[in-house]
Amino acid sequence: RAAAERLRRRIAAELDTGRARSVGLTLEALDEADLVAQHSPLMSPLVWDLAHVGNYEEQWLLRTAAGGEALRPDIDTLYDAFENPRAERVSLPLLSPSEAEDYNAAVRARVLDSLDGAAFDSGSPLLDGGFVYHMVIQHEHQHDETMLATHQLREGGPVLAETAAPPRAPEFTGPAEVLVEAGPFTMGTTADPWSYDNERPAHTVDLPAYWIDTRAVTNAQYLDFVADGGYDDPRWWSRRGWEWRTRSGKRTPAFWVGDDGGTPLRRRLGRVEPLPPDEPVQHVCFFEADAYARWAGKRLPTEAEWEKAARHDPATGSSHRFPWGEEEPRPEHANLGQRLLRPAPAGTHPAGTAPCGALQMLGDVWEWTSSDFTGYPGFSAFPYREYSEVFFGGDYKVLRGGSWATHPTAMRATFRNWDHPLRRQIFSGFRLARDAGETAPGGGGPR
Ligand code: AVJ
Ligand code: FE
Repeated sequence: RAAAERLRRRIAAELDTGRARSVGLTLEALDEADLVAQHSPLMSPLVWDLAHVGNYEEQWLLRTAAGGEALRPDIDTLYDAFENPRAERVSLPLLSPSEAEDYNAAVRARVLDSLDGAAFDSGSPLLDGGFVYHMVIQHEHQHDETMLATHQLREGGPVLAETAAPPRAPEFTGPAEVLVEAGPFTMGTTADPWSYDNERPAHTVDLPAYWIDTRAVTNAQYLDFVADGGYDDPRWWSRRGWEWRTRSGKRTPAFWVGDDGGTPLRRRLGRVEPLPPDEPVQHVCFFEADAYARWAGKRLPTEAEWEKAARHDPATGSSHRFPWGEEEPRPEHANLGQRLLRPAPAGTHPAGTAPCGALQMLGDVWEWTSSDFTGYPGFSAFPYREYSEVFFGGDYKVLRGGSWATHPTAMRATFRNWDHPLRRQIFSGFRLARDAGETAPGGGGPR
């Protein structure tokens, strides 16, 4: 009984945190014209995301979990992501910003009322442990990260502020890579009450030994690839990557906007500023990450290699929920939760170091892996096929570890993200790996 009450209070607080974040990115940040505008064909108008999270909450928490009466069944289709491609949402008869605000508040008030009677041990897989509430909380946080990507694509001045002081960047002096010994580890999870279906079930994966980079590839390192003519040399690119490179005409990551007397510049959430050399490179697509890796004589890690490095503890043989153990993420563990509006340099979060010695596996930038998005052995869709299963076998690469924009409540070392290999508007970077058999990296990159 006391545990259920604690869970109810936590759910109410987490729902609140997510909503404050959504409102901060929409109603509090921009005027009506900016909220209803299509800032990029890749993204929804922000006002769509805003009412979509409310409609998702109505469907899952109000109608399904609480068995309450539907509030606005007439708008379900408008806010169904599968019915309406992102580029077309701007021409739908959407709720206005203030209508969306009122609608979301009405749904939320009913959900909070219904929480009082919620049971979390009734034998319903949807309700037990608070699963469906966690799903809805994480859904809103994921859309908030999507809205941050829309903010990044939007033209115009800065409207968002950092709430944490930028961490002091110590000169990175650690070893460039760490060895992960051969052997089995537990991948995925069965017990985590926050996990999505695609993270389940826990299963054993046996890997040969490999090296993984201690840190994500930095802007300075990536600049060397650019300066070395990396974008002009088809040797480094996969067939599809080279096709993308020539068709798109791109020669730098997204949002690099030229230079000022030799100093490279980037545009970040409405500010044009010098590119910080020691921050992880951001806004690269899979094809660029893969080309850089070949140039550097290495490769991207597989998803299993990424997860083993992030959570396998050779001392105990078990897999942790986070690189640092089981404790909920705090600011000193990882750069998560939109406190900074950028990735942090390597070495700024020593408390978050993984057992293998890899730094900052969570937070900063999503890390591209070489793996296609598919279900683990024994996968079963829950509670709906459209969250994960319909994407299995599509043209998607897995990204791991979350970014500065990912809320800690929606992050753990088992969390799986995916996107098309040409996407760069997400907060994506990468780190490299190589087989342990090799003595030193080959390739054309610097030694
Ligand atoms: C897991 C980030 C790929 O944004 O398409 C949001 C999350 N699913 N609403 C997405 C999601 C349904 C999803 N990603
Ligand atoms: Fe959604």
